[in-house]
Amino acid sequence: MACKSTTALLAIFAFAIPTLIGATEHIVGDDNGWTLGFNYTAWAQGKEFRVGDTLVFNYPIGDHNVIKVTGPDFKSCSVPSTAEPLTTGNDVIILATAGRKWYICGVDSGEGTHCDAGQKLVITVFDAEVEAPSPAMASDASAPSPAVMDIDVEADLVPSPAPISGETPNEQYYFFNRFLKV
Ligand SMILES: [Cu+2]
Repeated sequence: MACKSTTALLAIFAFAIPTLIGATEHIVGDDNGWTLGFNYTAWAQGKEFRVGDTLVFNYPIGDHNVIKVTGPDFKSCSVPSTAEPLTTGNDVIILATAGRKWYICGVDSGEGTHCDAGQKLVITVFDAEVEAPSPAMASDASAPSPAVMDIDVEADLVPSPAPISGETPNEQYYFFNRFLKV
């Protein structure tokens, strides 16, 4: 009985309380900053953007700006008439929602905008990161072994516990068992 309720509790414990990972600050272009002649598509590749993360656009004030646009405007490098460009030279954008985000520089060089010259960034933001249960943990929880649980939880009540299933007790389960017991 105690074993079964403990198993249920462990299952809840393992899945209901995910671990939040800290937010990341992404310096756009790294040391290059927000500038012309830099490939922001390549920069963004392989990076993971999560809700709660921040984007930081660094550039000399007046040289560039940052405008959040739609996908089509990104493609055509159109600056919407309602756009409110960020111009501080150290623009910090908090990624508040998941999805595709498009940013361009709308400064006009005389031969089109900087966006036309390639100063544009598109990213995909994912939901805030949580620590997913490890495959070992998930498989154990979906098919808990009562034998292993008995051994761990009620070791002092069972004189000679013998592994019935022959499986090695999962280390994480062992930890939780000890934790719950104390
Ligand atoms: Cu620019």
